[in-house]
Amino acid sequence: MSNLDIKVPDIGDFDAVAVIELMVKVGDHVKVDQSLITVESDKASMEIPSSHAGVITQIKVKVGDKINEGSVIASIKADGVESLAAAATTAAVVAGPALGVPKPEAAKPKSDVPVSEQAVVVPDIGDFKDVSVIELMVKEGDTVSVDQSLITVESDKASMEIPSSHAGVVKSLNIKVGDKINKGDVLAMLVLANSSAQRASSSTALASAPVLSTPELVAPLAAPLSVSTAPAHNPSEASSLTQVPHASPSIRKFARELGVPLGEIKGSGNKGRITIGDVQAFSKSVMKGQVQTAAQKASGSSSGSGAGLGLLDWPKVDFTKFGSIERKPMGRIKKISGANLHRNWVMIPHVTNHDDADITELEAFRVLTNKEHEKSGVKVTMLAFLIKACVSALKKFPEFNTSLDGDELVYKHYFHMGFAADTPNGLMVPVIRDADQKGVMQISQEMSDLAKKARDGKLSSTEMTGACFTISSLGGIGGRYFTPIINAPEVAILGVCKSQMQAVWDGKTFQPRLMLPLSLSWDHRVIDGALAARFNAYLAQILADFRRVLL
Ligand code: CAO
Repeated sequence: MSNLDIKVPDIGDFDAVAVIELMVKVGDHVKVDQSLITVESDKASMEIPSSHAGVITQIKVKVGDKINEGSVIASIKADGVESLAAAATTAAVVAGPALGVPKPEAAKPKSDVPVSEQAVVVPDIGDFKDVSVIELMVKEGDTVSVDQSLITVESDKASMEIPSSHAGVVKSLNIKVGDKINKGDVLAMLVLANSSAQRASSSTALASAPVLSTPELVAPLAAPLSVSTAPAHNPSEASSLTQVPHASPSIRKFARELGVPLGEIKGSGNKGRITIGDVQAFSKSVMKGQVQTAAQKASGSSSGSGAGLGLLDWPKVDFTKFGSIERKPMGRIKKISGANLHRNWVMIPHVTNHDDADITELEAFRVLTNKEHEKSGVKVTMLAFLIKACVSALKKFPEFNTSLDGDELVYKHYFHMGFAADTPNGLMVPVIRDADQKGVMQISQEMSDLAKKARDGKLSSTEMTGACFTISSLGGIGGRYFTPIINAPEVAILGVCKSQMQAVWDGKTFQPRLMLPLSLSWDHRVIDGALAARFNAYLAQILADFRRVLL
């Protein structure tokens, strides 16, 4: 009986890999080979098993820690000497696959294959033999770039994505889900794109952009867009490309055994990972008839009243029949925000109220302020006044500063305001924190800094998270009204268009007034129409006479 340290075995040339899950606790009795923790890189996840049997006396890592070969995971009071001998061999076995992204390899083109075609083969994946293909991430006809993940494979202890060695169009996929593959097997044939875009033979795959998206990254990119301009995209494609569920290999296996579709489960673990409890809860609700899987909905096996979407397939058109075309892959931010917008638009029962605010005096005050502060370098914008006005309206109508969480409504006591910013990569929503505690000058300055950061692609995830309410202003561009999509889990969003001079009847005569069009979209599960009309009317009152903010 002795106390031993369990260390991270050889995990290949991968450094500082993150611990994402602790699978045991102090006091647990573990067997040799039982998984202790899960670690994850951007392309692979792996469970690290115990090299000894015994009782855990101390856990030396926590979720979020970065570990390397030799890092101590836990201390264990070992059962006996016999298990140590067995463990010695196990340690060598578990050390197998490198957690780093496998470096893609290209087969030498066969002489009978045209030079413009290229086979992509399974690279060296360590000791892995006969690993199962669990997911195809591309389909025939897709354009893929160098390092883009093509498939996910899985053993009982690790899963990893295999990237493409070349850029091109997938001519054929030579494998299907369920196939067992080994080093050297041909995955796909590509029709090559411009040869200069191909991977330099000496480069490694470690620097490639991650395909897995963490929820923290996804949520803030749920940028609002008007319904009429929402990008048309194939939802199944978007979800397969951007929403590969995070789950450890053993949980994937468990889900497969139960026939539970992992892609339909919302993970409650760290970074949205799917836990064993999530799989069990999902399976329970399906058994009770509370939830239907997509397959059940599609087959119309509904016994409940909720209609599955049952939509027609997305039209597949050969556009070249009608004229010359060019295909360009959608950018990463567009793909992520598109999937979020789609969910929000489908899942939230939106209603949009339109109104006008008389900003004649406010605009005159804004122009005067900017003249007086010309030398300060800060330009006060209408959007900064709108942020202050909306904070006031949120205080008066707290239902607008909530989020739905199951059967509960979460009321927030803070006032973080998101604003949509147009950037070359797509829409981003930076957040002004604690806008209730800041003046219009400070908000203007912060907005200008955040908008610049957004355009330069330098926003941190903290600068894009935690908003209570979002404003989407097209005022600098034009238009009259639009229907912004709510940025979940917020419950309302204000769309603003370009102000215009209009003839407004004052009871005696028509007066020239500067009118600002407002469009408020709100979640009808939380807010009623009368409340929304009051919110808009109050906002218009404040904008007409800003002194009301003080009341
Ligand atoms: N009516 C009339 N003019 C307006 C206006 C309004 N509602 N709002 C702004 N303007 C004017 C400004 O006064 C400014 O004019 P000057 O250059 O003569 O001073 C001009 O339009 C440009 O304003 P701006 O862009 O500098 O400042 P802003 O505060 O209006 O906007 C930001 C900042 C970051 C929101 C903006 O740059 C942006 O990205 N807008 C697009 C957001 C978007 O795409 N929303 C739609 C998302 S879909 O839901």
